[in-house]
Amino acid sequence: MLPSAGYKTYIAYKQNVPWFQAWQTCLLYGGHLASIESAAENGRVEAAIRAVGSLTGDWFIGGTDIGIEGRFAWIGLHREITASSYKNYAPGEPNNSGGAEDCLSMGSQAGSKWNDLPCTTNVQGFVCAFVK
Ligand SMILES: [Ca+2]
Ligand SMILES: [Ca+2]
Repeated sequence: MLPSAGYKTYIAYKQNVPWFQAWQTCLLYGGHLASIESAAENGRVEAAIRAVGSLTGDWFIGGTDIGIEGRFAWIGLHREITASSYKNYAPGEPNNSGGAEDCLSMGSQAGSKWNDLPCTTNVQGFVCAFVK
């Protein structure tokens, strides 16, 4: 069953792992690599990160365009991020810098905004969502 509805509790894990390892780790924990579908959820993800670390680093969330360049989806929801979806990209992002950025993160110099990064970037950690 897809975690398509319900209240999401977010937990950040301070582990420097590649994006797909983060994705699978969240599955093993019974959740999904964080999807963010509203400003309220974005705020809760930010709070989860601040509980264990700092937004001055990058934290993987569950958006990717690794399948089709430029078409991001929340992998844990099997749902595309469309024109009408909630989005919180940093200015100029996602930019697919170097032609090699397919995985979304929160943090770095952009506060709680999102950026696409290489899926193997060194990160501070990642955030899982657990749907009740
Ligand atoms: Ca990309
Ligand atoms: Ca980028």
